This record gives sequence, structure tokens and C-alpha cells, in this order.
Amino acid sequence: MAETAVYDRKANIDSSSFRFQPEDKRLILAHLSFAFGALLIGTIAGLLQTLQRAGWITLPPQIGYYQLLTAHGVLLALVFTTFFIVGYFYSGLARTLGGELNPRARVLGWIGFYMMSVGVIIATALILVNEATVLYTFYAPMEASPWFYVGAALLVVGSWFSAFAVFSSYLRWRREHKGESSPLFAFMAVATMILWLHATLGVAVEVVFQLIPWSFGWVDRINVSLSRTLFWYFGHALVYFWLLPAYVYWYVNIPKIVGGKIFSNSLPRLTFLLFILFSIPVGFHHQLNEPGITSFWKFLQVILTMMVVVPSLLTAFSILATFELAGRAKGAKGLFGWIKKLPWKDARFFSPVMAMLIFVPAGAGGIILASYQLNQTVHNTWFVTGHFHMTLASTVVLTFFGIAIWLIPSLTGRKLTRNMNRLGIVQAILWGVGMIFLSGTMHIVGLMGAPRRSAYATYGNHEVAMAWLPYYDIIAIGAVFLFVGSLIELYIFLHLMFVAPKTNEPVQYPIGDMAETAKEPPRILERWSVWIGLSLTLSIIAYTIPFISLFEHAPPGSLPIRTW
Ligand code: HAS
Ligand code: CU
Repeated sequence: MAETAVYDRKANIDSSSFRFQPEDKRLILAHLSFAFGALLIGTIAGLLQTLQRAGWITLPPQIGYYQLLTAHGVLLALVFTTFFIVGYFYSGLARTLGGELNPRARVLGWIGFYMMSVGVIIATALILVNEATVLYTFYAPMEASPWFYVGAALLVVGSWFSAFAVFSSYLRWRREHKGESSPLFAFMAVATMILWLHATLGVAVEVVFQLIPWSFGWVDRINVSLSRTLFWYFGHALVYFWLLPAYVYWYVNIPKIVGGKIFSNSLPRLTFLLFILFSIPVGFHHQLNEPGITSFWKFLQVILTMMVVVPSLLTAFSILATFELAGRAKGAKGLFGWIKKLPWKDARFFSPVMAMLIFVPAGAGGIILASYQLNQTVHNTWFVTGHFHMTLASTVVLTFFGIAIWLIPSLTGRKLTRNMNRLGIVQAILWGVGMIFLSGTMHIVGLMGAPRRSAYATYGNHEVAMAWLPYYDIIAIGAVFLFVGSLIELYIFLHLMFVAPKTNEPVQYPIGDMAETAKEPPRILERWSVWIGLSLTLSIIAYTIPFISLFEHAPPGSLPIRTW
């Protein structure tokens, strides 16, 4: 059957048509392909581990449950996301900063790509040969092969080069456009990378000064509390490193797709700056039940966590307003008539809207987790796993799928056909349904006390544990949906890479236009030194005394243990 293109009637050749330079295309496609490769392995591990935990299958003795869990977490949470984000950022920078990346950014971009890839290959190989079954948080005193930590260090340092590539293209633009405020996409990419650089300081110190010397045997013991605290200095901000690129898409690209305008040029910038300030000094909300940190400092970070909710609430308001204004501009009547005017049959819109809808209960779950006392009831249960499958694996990932479906054709010069668009919508529905089964049930069984990070066990047929079992079945059903969803997504990826019909016309790269009423953003929003300074200050306030006491009251430290 001859496939007709969805967008080539007029939208395809409007002001947002764009052609990438071949050098940029290669760089971006390298990142996206690596990301989708990680998706393939990570998703197989995800399916197998859920089936094993439900007692549906028994893994062969060569493959361990925790080994799969490590592969799943590392490849999806750390690798798929990072490579996708970097590729997407390069594309938007090329699109909004004069049509191409500058040569220096390309060099930095390739250095970053190779460092990260080598790091990932080393780390993955060690997980696959069962020398690094330490889960994606690699908590000490569980000790992996030292080369696993070297791989992790390469991934982190490589990503710094990616950040430098982003800064380099941005700085070139600013030099050439003195006194102007930067395009919104570029501003947001820079803000995200500043957040990333600050956050990764924590994990870099942990890996380089604690884990590597200890795992090579240069020192015997490790200060476990300190290492976890350094990890969470990074670990919470990591979740915003995943989320902010999704917000970039919602704020900058989607207005074009819904036929609306970006109604403010300042509010989205303020949102991102709030994330720079409040993402880091909040890591203790992952350690509320850990000894060694006094409750005053935990409570302070709980308050700061509630602050970091504010920019997400601002985002909810702004995105809804954008949708409503777009719908009304198309003649919608009544209180909710605008909802019907939205492009529900467009996968570029449908996937991220599914992502947004899931984020409403997901965010509420986050606020529950962050509430100091409530955390005790659900910490280390499947509630937490449910929370991050709704936030990361739904909100972020579905948004990324919504990006991939137009970004890949715009890079490969192929058409997003009607059939692929439809498949994209089917994919998002499967994902949404799968997540209700999987994450929804994880929340419920977590409230009943089912622990996270635990293989199949009936705990001697104890009645409490037996009551969890039916829920495990529902979770496994959800996992099957998600596995099929991943396979469809991989099929879409391969089709748009190699099979979809070629087109000579430039393909649309949607970038929303600013509303005429949007005012020039105040200069202060782009004085980065102010925001970086404030961010460091807040972290110093929230962390200095706890770090000192972790040093002062440190026990002799732990010898390595191998639990697998
Ligand atoms: Fe979280 C644990 C608290 C957000 C990821 N989180 C985790 C872990 C991960 C993770 C991976 O305080 C597990 C780590 C581990 O392995 O141990 N989280 C929060 C809070 C937020 C939050 C307060 N988390 C995220 C995001 C993640 C993520 C985002 C990934 C991307 N989280 C916690 C806490 C823990 C935790 C505790 C530790 C638990 C423990 O005990 O170990 C907030 O940022 C959430 C704010 C979000 C909202 C939602 C706003 C809604 C929006 C959608 C608008 C909808 C529209 C739709 C526009 C308030 C923006 C309209 C459409 C129409 C057409 C009608
Ligand atoms: Cu957190």
C-alpha cells in the first residue's frame, strides 16, 4: 500500500522546515542509536526480572535476578536517558542557534560520545559477566569490579564534554548576538547542563576518591554513609536531568504542534532557574531513614524538596494554559471545548500528553515520599519503584518517544508516514495501560509492605507475604504490555532510520513562536553567575555540617562484601 505522508500537506513546508548539516546529523544519530540499543537490552532485562519476581519463570542458574536488575537500571535509567538527552539537545541547538553546531562543539560532542560509549561498554560487559551486580545506585559496601567504577567515571566525565559542547554553541551565539536574550531552547539546554555539572560533582567525588581506590584495594575500608550521601547529592538532581529535557519539549516544541504560541518568554526560564537552585540541596529525602544524619538537616532538605515542586506546578499551569489558548484560538467554545481542538491524532502530541497525565499522580506520589513521616511507611517498598516508573519510565520516556517520532525522520530525511504516526499512538496507549497495571499496582502493594529490590520469595509462606502474590501477577501483566510497547518503539525507530520513504523536502522541526504579548525576559535571568552562585550557596548550607559530622563520627569504615 502506498503510504501517504501525514505532514507534507502544508505543515511540512512551513516556516519550521529545517535541514541538518551532515556533520550534525551524524553526531545526533550516533547518540540516538546508542540510546535505542540500550533500550533493547534494558527492556529484555526488565521483562525477565518481573516474570521471575512474580514466580512465572525460573531464571537459568547463569543469570541472577539482581544481575538483571542492575542491567535494567543502568541501561535504561542512566544510558538510554543520557544519550537521548544529549542527542536531542544538539538537535535543538543546531535548529535554534543559526542552523548548525559550531566546529568546536562538534569536536567536544564526539569526545563526549566516545568517552561515554567506552564507559558504558565496560560497565555493561562487567554486569553481563556478573562482576558488577550492585544495582544502578552501586551502594557500598557491595563491591563491583573496579573497572565498573572506571566505566561509570568515563560515562560521567564524557557527559561533561557533552555539556561543554552545549555551552560552546551557546557562547558562540551570545558573542554574535550581544545584548539579546538567547532562544528559549538554548537557554533551557544550558540550564539543564549547569544543573548536571553541579550534581555530578557528588558522584564524581564518590567514584574517584572512594569507590575506585577501595575497589582496587589501595585502601581497605570505605565510609558507607559518606558515599551514599555523595551519591544522593547527585541522585536527586539526576531525576531533573531526565525531566528537564521533557519540559523543554513541552515548553518549546509542543506549542507549534498544537498550533499555539509560547505565551511567556520569562516564566519557562524562571522555572528552569528554580530547578538549578533547588534540585541539589534535597538529596536527604532519599536518606530519611538512614542513620548518621540528624533530623534537623533532613527536615531542612524536606522543606527544600517542597520548594522544588514549585517549578513543576508552574509548568503544569503553563502547559495547560498553552493548550487552552491554542484551542480557543481555533474557535473552541465553553469551558472545556478547547480540549477537543487539540491534535489528538498526532503522535508527536499524544505521547507527551499521556506523559503529562501520568505525571499528575506520579508527582503526588513524590510529594508523599518527600513528607518526612510518611516516607517511613513506604521507604524501600515497591511504592518507590512505582513512583519512578511513573515519573521516569512514563513521563520522561513517553515524552522522549514523542520526540523520536519526528526527530529521527527530520535527521534521516524520511517521511513520518500515517501508519508510523498511528503506531506511535498505539505505542503510547499500550505504555499507558501497561503502566497502570505495573506502576499503579506497585504503589498499592508497596503500601502493603512489599519490599523493592527483592527476588521471588514467600518468606516461609507468611500470610502477609502471600497477600502480595496476586499483585505480582498484575505487575507481570503490565511488564508484558511494556515489553511489547518497547518492541513497537524499536520497530518505529528502525523504520524511521532505514525504511520510511525518503523525501527531498526539508522536514518539519517544530519550534513554537513567542506570543506577540510575551515580553522580553529580564536580563537577570541570563546572568548565569548569579544562579550558579546561589545554587552552590544553597548546597553549602544544606550539606556542610552533615558532611563534617559524617567525617567526624565515621566508624572505621566497611570492608567490601559481595552479595552475589
Ligand atoms: Fe522522585 C525516589 C520525591 C519527582 C525519580 N524518584 C525516586 C527514585 C527515582 C525518582 C528514580 O522525597 C528512586 C531512587 C532510588 O532508586 O532509590 N520525586 C519526589 C518529588 C518529586 C519527584 C517530591 N522523581 C521525580 C521525577 C523523577 C523521579 C520527575 C524522574 C524523572 N522521589 C521522591 C522521594 C524519593 C524519590 C522522596 C525517595 C523515596 C525513598 O524513600 O527512597 C517532584 O519533583 C514531583 C513534582 C511533580 C508534580 C506534578 C506536576 C504535573 C505536571 C503535569 C501537568 C499535566 C498537564 C496535562 C499539563 C507536582 C507538570 C494536561 C493535559 C490535558 C490535555 C488535559
Ligand atoms: Cu529525589
